[in-house]
Amino acid sequence: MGRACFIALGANLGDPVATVNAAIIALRQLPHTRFVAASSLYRTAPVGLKHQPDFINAVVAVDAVSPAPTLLQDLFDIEARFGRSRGVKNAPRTLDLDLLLYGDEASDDPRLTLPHPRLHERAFVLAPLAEIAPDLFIPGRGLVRELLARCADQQIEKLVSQTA
Ligand code: PH2
Ligand code: MG
Ligand code: MG
Repeated sequence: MGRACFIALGANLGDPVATVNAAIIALRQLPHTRFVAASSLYRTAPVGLKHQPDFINAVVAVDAVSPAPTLLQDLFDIEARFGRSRGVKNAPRTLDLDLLLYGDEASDDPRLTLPHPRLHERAFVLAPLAEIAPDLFIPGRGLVRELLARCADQQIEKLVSQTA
């Protein structure tokens, strides 16, 4: 058994539904991990920079044996395969993969902060996470479903039967 890891997917350029579905398939094939679950896809209003297209978001759970930095590099490699270029923070992107949690590990390394520093205030992460792990406790923050209840003002819409 490895660490219970959660990965957030986000896309808002090109065909984001197709991209997120293809990325879920890529995550099923991650080395040194066992795929556990994928959430539905959600259409979400952009948080941060407002004047950009809506996002498609989802969350995937895996059990990982690889160390966190290795897993992170594997995620960057998948982003690159999907044409991601890194530029302006929060700008539109073909694919963003964020490591939300790596077991119960805590880290304040700026290259990989764990748990993800903004996950507890973002409905576009918490809604798909609550779908696959409602009783998950985010260290220092609280229960996923209680955190989600506090984000009721954020616009998200679950897409029906478009998951991989
Ligand atoms: N990602 C961001 C910034 N804002 N908004 C939504 N709705 N979904 C995202 O994935 C997202 C965002 C930075 O990674
Ligand atoms: Mg992100
Ligand atoms: Mg990212």
